[in-house]
Amino acid sequence: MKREGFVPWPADAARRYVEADCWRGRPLGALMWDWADAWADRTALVDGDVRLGYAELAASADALAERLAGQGLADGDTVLVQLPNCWEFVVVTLACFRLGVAPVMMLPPHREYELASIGAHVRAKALVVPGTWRGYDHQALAHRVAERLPDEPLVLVVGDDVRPGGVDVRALLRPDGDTAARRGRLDKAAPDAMEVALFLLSGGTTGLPKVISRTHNDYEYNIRQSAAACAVTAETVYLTVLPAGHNYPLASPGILGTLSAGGRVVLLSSPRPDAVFAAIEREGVTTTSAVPAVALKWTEAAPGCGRDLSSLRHVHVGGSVLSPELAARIGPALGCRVQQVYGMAEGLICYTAPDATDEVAHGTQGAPVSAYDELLVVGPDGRPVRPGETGELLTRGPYTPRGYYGVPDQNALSFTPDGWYRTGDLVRITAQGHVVVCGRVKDLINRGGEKIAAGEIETLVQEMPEVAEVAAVPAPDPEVGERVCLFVRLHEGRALTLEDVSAALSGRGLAAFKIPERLEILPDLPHTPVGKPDKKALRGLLDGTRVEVTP
Ligand code: AMP
Ligand code: DBH
Repeated sequence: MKREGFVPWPADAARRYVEADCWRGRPLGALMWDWADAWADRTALVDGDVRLGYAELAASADALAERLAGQGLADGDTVLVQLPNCWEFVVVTLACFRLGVAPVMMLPPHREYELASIGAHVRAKALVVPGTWRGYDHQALAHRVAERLPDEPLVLVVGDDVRPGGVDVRALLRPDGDTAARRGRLDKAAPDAMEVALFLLSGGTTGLPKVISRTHNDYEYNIRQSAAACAVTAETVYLTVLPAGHNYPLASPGILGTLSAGGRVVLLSSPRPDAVFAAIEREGVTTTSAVPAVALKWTEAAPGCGRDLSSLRHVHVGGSVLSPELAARIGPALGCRVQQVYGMAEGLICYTAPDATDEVAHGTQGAPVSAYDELLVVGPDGRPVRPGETGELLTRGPYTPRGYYGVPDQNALSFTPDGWYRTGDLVRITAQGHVVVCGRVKDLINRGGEKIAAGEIETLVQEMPEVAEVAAVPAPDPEVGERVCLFVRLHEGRALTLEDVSAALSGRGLAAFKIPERLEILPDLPHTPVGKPDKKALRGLLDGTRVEVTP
């Protein structure tokens, strides 16, 4: 294995997955050319006025790959990719696959805090950023972060105004020269499919976001099974509105699932209803994916929107809890079927079938995509519960890695000695084998599908001089599901406002979506018998089930 922090599957499991034809031993960059050979002139990507055919996409990715190699990037290296939903995101990702350089899928709202700490953890050799995005200067951010990182990473910029010291990605990806010869050279140097293809981020539960390594083999299987479960074909026109670096729009089945079937991917950087409905009408979109908060906005805005949405067949909804009531309203409002998705960057993905009954599509989160997915529901004692009862879901399988990247101590908590991933989700499994998510035991806040580790926020807030003790808990919210609420006990004679907290965390370079949106000062926090803040009691204060805290 090329990367030290990567936790491979045990040899016997790996053998089983190869024998079962889950792992086919072909790197994702080679698949890109399979797609290009099969669908050369068909449109692969649409981004505003830019339309890229399959052959052009592959040739561009190869051109970029070879020129990145010329800049010193090589098989086994890692780069941070922070791009909005744009066609260049796909070219950069495929170029990385081609070389064996693993992109870490950062999100556009990430700032110094996330980029610097994750960049250091993975020893990033380059940062790929937009020039400016939504009025923010990412190029300057990347240079600031690069200076703090040990390996003097390159700053690669997708934009019109690349400043000295940065590398112009658009210039590097021009598909000029001898495409066939270049393809041959890159084929010869192709990475091993057992190696890491990309890194995804997880909200995790403690400290910094966890970095999840996904191999070529396992991610290809993830894509193949997801595309099959959602009946993706060459006629699929998939609209990407969630941030493309998330596992969900990237590969569940999303962008890569659509490309693997010869369909067309339409990229849009905002889930705003007017922009989405216009794109559906213009491109004849058949499929898109949303988190419940976004699906709610679409459902409310669709009637009378004045757009022709009749091409739409399926909307995938997942990432956080979807109520059966909302699930039942989405289809009629948008004129399509709902497919629920319960997935995780750590692996396991479940879908309701495209033609599921309303009962299943509205009331469950679907079934796993692989016959080799293992699901175990356990009680607080760690023992399996009886069939149909609720407990924590543990999972193992051919696309669920056996550990996070480079954090053995965390892995001892998040994985059992037998390699089961503890999802932290409370589920029950119906007699038909559908998963129903009932809650969670992990300590995070799910804000419209973006996971925020309570511990990450608490660590930073605890460093403020006013703060004696802090707990971050989810405050229920009708719009985004949950928002970050801080409970704080102050040092004697000190005062603190939400604005103070916000300024301090922004000053540390924390992504804006993680900044607390509510602050409750208490004379003392309730505690559990072992002396930790009692979050159950604190949540009770917020949802009204308990009104008083006795310290
Ligand atoms: P992550 O580990 O950051 O990729 O986030 C995955 C987590 O998102 C899951 O473990 C669940 O907690 C949550 N999640 C994803 N899909 C759903 C869903 N359909 N319903 C409820 N929670 C979900
Ligand atoms: O929330 C998620 O992380 C998620 C949701 C749906 C996911 O990773 C996925 C599908 O693959």
